[in-house]
Amino acid sequence: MKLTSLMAAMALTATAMGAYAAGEPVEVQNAWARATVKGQMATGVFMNITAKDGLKLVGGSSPVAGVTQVHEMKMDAGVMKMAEVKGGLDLPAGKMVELKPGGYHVMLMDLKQPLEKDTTVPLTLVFKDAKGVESKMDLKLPVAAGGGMGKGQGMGMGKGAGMPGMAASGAKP
Ligand SMILES: [Cu+2]
Repeated sequence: MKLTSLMAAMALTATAMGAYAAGEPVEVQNAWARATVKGQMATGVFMNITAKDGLKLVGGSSPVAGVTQVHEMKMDAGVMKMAEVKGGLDLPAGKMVELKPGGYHVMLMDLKQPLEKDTTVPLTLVFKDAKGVESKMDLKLPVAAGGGMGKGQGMGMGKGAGMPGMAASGAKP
């Protein structure tokens, strides 16, 4: 499948750059951003994060987005909703946390341009440790289609579990 080869390419790139060498406080794997169509104002970024000593993912920034937030999706009275994770997303020491469609994700909002498949976008993640000290990590995310917008949603997600920000542009009752 397309995404797999993309991730493999990403892993190779990461290795080549030495960005996530052992000893880094945070390890990021399989990071990708979902491609957008013209006029779409928001999209999700997904990855697996493992923090060596326990951190919180409190936010981020990207030159392609006006606003970057850490989001969570959950069922609320039978409706999938998402909201900013208040106080940051817990990354327990040594435990991999999955950011995936239908769950936690980094939301790029107020997009300044469409994210085209097979390009990359820069993203800086911001972490906070137990003492409140911030650290940052720069990533280059491959952009992948990762399922259709406003229908199927792919990626093994439950039905209706799309990104509401996207559904808003073409949703039908
Ligand atoms: Cu979101």
